[in-house]
Amino acid sequence: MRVISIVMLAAALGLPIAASSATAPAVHIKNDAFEPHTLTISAGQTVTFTNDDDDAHTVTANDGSFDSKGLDTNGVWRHAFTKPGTYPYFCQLHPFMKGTIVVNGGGS
Ligand SMILES: [Cu+2]
Repeated sequence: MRVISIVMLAAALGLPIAASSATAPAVHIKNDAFEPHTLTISAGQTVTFTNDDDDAHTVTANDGSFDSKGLDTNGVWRHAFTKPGTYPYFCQLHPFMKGTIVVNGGGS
């Protein structure tokens, strides 16, 4: 609820929202799977995770470096990946659900 309120407030104030950009990286959670399974982004980008399922899910780093906590249906969670690397994650409620964010270094 709090996340949604902040987004609505930002929209009301005319602030830019990453999700409104066509190129904003996004992962959807559907049918107990992360879609796409592997998402490649550039360092500094923010990924928007959206739960399209009827079940609650989490986006939890294998190493614990990030954790969405429970996302209800239509729940949205965003995380900025600032350091290049490979970040495997899973759903704490359904440990068979796995995904990976690959963060490339920015620029040359
Ligand atoms: Cu789950």
